[in-house]
Amino acid sequence: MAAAIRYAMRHVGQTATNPSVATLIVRDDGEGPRIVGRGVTAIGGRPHAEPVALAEAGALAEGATAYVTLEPCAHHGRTPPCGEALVAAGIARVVSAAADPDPRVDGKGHAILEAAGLAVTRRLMAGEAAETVSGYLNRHREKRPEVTLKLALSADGKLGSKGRGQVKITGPIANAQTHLARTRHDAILVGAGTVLADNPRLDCRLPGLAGRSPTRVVLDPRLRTTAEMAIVRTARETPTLIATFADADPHRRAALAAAGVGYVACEADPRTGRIALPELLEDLAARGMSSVLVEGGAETAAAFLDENLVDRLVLLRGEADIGDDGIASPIDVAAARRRFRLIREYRFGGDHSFEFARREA
Ligand code: AOF
Ligand code: ZN
Repeated sequence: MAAAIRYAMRHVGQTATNPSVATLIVRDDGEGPRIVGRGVTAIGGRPHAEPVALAEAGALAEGATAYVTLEPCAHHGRTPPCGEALVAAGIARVVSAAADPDPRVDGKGHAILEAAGLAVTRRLMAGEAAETVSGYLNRHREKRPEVTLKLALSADGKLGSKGRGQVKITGPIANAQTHLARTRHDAILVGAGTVLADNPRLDCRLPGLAGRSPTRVVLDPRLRTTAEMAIVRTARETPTLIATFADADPHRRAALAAAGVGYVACEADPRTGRIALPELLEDLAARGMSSVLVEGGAETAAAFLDENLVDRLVLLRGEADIGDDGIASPIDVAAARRRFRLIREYRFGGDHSFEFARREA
């Protein structure tokens, strides 16, 4: 199962509304177990993992054990249910990790297997498997995507400088990590201030990962994004959504729409007058998004932290100071250690990466 979970990691964030699931078909003909078929949910979400693994195993599936990182599906989509495919192939035993909360499955996959006389073992390494489907589970259970906040901090805890425009905070390896992190999410979200100040592309430009960029979402209450911005000019290649109020300037909205930009109608938070983030996240979940990477700036990051909407926090800390004209970060490593649970820590040259998860209530 550990091998299957590592395999499932490969397509996390790349399977549209589907979770990235892996299946390994294992048999033991007396010389120890060997893997005779493997499958991971395809990029885009179909085919599912099981038919791919069964096709590779062929006749060797007869009497074998299937390790699946998520309960096999039970519904007729474009293909027959994976539960039925496992039965038809003569699989003897199915070991699953995470349960599938999709109401079309939710126990029915296991039931198909048991009704056909297969041995079923549930929840093997379920916690580890949940890491690969955490966004998907979050979307089904909380009706909102999992939110990861990523911030690059200088050694003195600044996010950038007020006068000097964009400043380099971390080196090339940490920057490549950011691009890789983007491919693992369904959406990248930034505030309009970041778009106006830096005119970023917010796509994934690592070799081999072109065309795997998530949807870009801009929080833009006053609709300041213009048709000249890079994210608008590339909106036909990489989907772009502007989140703004329903009464935003209709001419500007039409200009952006003509460039291929989508629009999310937002409500105002009655307390602050800002875009109401929980409702925005619900809207993104309804569009099938399971994971959102929030990439700043300071005000956007603070809003997500203040509303306790951050599930995961990634702090990349460089080795140089920015100094007095720096923009203070709403959270530093010490504060993050108190509020979140540190799950991973890396060093890239002089840079540090800290990954935190929400503390369980
Ligand atoms: C599996 N194996 O590899 C995956 C599963 O829209 P569809 O027909 O592709 O179905 C989507 C649902 O399939 C999704 O919500 C989840 O329940 C399941 N995903 N199931 O047996 C897989 N990716
Ligand atoms: Zn399936």
